[in-house]
Amino acid sequence: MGGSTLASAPPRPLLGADIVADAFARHGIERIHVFPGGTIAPVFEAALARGIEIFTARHEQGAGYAALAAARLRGRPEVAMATSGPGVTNLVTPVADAYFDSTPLVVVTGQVGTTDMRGERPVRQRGFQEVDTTAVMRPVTKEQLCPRRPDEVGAALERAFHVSAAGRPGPVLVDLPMDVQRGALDGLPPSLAAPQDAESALPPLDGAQLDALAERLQRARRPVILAGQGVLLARAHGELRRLATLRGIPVSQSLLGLGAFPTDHPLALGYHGHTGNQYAGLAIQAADLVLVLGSRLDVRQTGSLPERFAPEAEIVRVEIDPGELRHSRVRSDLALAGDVGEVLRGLLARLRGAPPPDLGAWHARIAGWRERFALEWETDGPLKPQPIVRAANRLTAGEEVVCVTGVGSHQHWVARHFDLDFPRRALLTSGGHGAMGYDLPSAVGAQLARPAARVLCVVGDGSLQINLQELASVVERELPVKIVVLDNRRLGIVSQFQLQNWDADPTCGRKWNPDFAAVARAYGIPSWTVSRAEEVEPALAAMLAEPGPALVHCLIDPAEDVVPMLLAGQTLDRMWPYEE
Ligand SMILES: Cc1ncc(C[n+]2csc(CCOP(=O)(O)OP(=O)(O)O)c2C)c(N)n1
Ligand SMILES: [Mg+2]
Repeated sequence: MGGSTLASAPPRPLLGADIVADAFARHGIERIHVFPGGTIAPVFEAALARGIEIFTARHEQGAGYAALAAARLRGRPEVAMATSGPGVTNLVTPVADAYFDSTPLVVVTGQVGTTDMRGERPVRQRGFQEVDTTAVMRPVTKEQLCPRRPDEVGAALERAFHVSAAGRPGPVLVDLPMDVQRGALDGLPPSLAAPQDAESALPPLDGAQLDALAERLQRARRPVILAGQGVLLARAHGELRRLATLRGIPVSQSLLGLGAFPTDHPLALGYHGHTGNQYAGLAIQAADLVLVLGSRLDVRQTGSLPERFAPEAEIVRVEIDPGELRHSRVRSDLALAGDVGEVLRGLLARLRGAPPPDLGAWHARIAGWRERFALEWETDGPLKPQPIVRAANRLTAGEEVVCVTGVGSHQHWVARHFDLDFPRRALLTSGGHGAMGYDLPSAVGAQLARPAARVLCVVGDGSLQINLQELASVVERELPVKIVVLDNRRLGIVSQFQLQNWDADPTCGRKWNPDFAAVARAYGIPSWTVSRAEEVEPALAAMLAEPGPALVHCLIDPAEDVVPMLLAGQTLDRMWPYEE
């Protein structure tokens, strides 16, 4: 009897939540990254019914960072979801990270029912756990959508997926009132048409500009390519490698661009700027042509004196975001608005058959700087962080690696000492927003997205504690994330800044920390503690040999600073503590 009743039961009407889940499926979303709550629950139900997996973090930041790590690795939008009110406010930080670092993300939040929304009324709240989500998210998302009827949901989702990936990628918000999720479409068509986004329609590349660029490259005797994350977003690392190696052009990279060019290549200058390499800075300041590919040239890259950046060079910009060109801090002599990959392909075609000029003298000068300003650290005394990063690098050589960091000195030790080569060895780090706590949840998202990759989370004691709760996600999902804690009992890079300016580091120096190895054990994660140089490699090797997650707690020298460093008022060729 039951069977026949079921067979004759009228089909459940299509609800707003079904339209959301259908959009996920249509856009190839295999997994959504969430922290739950009542006002977003209807979508979970609909997603599960369509075979979409749900990753449930332990904090909205955990969900947001996991989604953005997956999006950065896969180069397409992923989904992060949270409930209304506190869920939304907790999610703001990773959304801001995605906005500033150009990560495509569709952010879906629950909202109180439309009749409970405050709207323009002069009251603080009308519903429970109500916050004006579109207003909160406005400065950190490309667009904010709030469909008011179930039949508007389809178009909102289509637009969100389109806009988040178009042009310069970034997050788009879709705020879903409860009644919109639960309401039936009542036979109305789900209106999927998404209006085109103006930003995605870049003007076609200007052939004359490409000719001019080819001609300048042909003329240059001291060229440097400055590769930003735009190269990675455009997946143009292949074209960059061809251009640099065909023409013998040295390549410096921004922090977020690291890996666009293999950092151990003889033409690689590592990275430039605030905590970059002195020899990269010397090359940029002496160059006669600086070709900037997909990078906004912010203060961390140029220092506080943008008018003295690359003073001898013609500066050529290739940039997909016209706003960055219009409001650049740095002059440019030629600016191409467009996709880095397209520009490089056009340029390579124009250079075909043009014999590269002899850059021998330029290479020799750079080799001299490279030798004189090689990165150094003391080999005796307390344990130093640099050899730990180098050992991790050595022990993972040849593997497919995603290296994730927090924010602080350790982030810069990784950027300087860990070899990157996208996509086989990728770096995930928080650039523009510079958000501590990016580390562990991004490692979780990276491992979920790339189950076969070696995911290495190199993290400071301060950063790790911001989202430490995600250790539970690591264990629950049996993710083989390997965690290296560089514990200096110090909020290192800010302490260094305080000591340099005020001779004291209140709030940042001499921190009490838990025994991180014991914390790991409490989660059932194997762990080791090291405090001497000779213990490092065996502990890292044991960690890497673990089939599941593992952690090495490194008690490093609290006095170790980030050296050299580009301080306010300095130019890239004279980073502290440069001596003539
Ligand atoms: C969420 C957040 N709060 C505050 C800061 C300011 N800040 C930048 S680095 C840093 C210290 C980081 O400490 P740790 O993770 O131990 O790294 P270390 O510099 O010691 O290697 C602080 C407080 C930040 N970047 N992000
Ligand atoms: Mg620290």
